[in-house]
Amino acid sequence: MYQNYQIRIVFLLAIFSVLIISCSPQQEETRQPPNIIYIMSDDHAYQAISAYGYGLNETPNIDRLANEGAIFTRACVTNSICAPSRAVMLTGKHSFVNGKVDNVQPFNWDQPNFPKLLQAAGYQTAMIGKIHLDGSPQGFDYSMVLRGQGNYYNPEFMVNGSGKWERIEGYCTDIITDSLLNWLQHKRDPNKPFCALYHQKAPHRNWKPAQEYLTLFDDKTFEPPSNYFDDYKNRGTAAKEQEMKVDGHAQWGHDFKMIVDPNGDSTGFMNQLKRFNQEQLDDWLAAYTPKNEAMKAQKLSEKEVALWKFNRYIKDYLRCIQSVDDGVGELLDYLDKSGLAENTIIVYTSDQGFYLGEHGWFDKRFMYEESFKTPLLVRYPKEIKPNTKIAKLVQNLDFAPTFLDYAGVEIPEEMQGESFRKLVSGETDEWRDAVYYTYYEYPSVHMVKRHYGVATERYKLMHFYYDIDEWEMYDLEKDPTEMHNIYDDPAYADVQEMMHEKLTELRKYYGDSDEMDQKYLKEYLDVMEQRRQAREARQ
Ligand code: SGN
Ligand code: CA
Repeated sequence: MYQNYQIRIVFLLAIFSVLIISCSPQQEETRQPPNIIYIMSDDHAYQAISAYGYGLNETPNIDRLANEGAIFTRACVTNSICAPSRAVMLTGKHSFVNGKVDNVQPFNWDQPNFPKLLQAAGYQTAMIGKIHLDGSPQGFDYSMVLRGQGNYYNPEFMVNGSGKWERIEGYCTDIITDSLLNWLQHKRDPNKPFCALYHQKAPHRNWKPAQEYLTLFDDKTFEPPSNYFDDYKNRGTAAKEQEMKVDGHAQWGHDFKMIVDPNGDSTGFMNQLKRFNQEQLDDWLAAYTPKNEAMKAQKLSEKEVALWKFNRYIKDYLRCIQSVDDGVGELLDYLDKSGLAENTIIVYTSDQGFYLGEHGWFDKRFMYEESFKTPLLVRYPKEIKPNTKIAKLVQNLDFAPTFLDYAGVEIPEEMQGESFRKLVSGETDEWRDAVYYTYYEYPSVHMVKRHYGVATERYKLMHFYYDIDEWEMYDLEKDPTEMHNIYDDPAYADVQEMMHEKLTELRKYYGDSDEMDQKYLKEYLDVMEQRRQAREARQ
């Protein structure tokens, strides 16, 4: 009897201690899956984040992510254009596998994507801001998305696929931030882990700054990059034949905000100002009219005009980023105050890089470094040491597997990216040595020719096809601004062979081929032809 009693006490004590251990705060923490906030801005060049060290602007809040976490110096995309990049991020599959190869083809939402998988694992998911994928979004408990490209001022949003577009008064970047904070504070279930996609429209063309930043940088003159006056010698046809020159293709009204251009012609920009309310319009005109009139009064030389255009472009672009950085600051403050910071992974990235005057350009699309690379900063205090720097070739293909890995969710076989969780925590430095790239949207706006290629840490090999058949190769160590095509240079014969082998290997590994290129080319040309016929029928 007595012995029985003793056994019972020991047994109860054991149960009790198991309960205590499993409920201790530390255990609670480790069992709780991390929250994820995935910040993406549209067309945000890494050159315009001060943590990258280009000295153009100050982004103290985005920089906090680098100081308190990791900065990736050679993160890159698989296809440097908006909707395809978003499709790659969601699905973890290359464009030619997920089917969204350009901004034109439809996106198939029925395939697995990381928000759907997180949702199935008990996460609450939200998508707020620019999505730029047609069809009804799948995988989100809450969505509030911009209409197409969206407007900077008083934009329209659709909530939870309601079918109704609702205009919200205010500045787009601020509205998206407020909506995210509102969802975090009031709309989500606090008992569940969450994953929020916080996707800004800014700083997408045509770079309309917020009222408070309309005169920021007015007293400053920016020097353009060393190759702003690029003559495109020593390279192939593609670089010459693009249509994305700041001084050449950007427009007086749409891009440089002139209502009447220096030749006295009306630009149509006034139509864009019709969206503004009176107060916004007054602020806008008060800021731009004197600057525009001063420029016209100066009678500048051709070269001076090119430099003026660069300055107008870069200032408006950076002004838009200031609001993005403010939003990140508000978010970080909220996470600190609410105690969420410790168990929340924050990723800051863009859908690709952007030219800030390099080669004379704006826009993206090319596999040349400035648009091939994309900013990437990640903070997760539990696993990532402050001031971590990663130079490995991480791609946007890797986001989906990485998020699933952090959440403890199995990564589907069909996803082609790799989780960079162990790389960024310092647990391993083993990583791929080459990445594969494709670009399809041609002929189209900006006229960047179809191409695909392979990049290693030092070299890059590209093939431009369809209406040309040209190869380009660059030695990034000797020629970081990619001004000298070394394809067929006998001094690089071995490198060329090695790069061709890598390209063949990667095309096979990911499932790409000439036949695939031709299939997507045909589909694109068919859509273009249908659109042409529709236009003709309307006339
Ligand atoms: C718009 C822009 C282009 C830009 C494409 C694609 N023109 O057409 O400059 O390249 O979008 O951008 S504008 O009229 O909006 O200024 S993407 O981000 O959607 O890929
Ligand atoms: Ca974009």
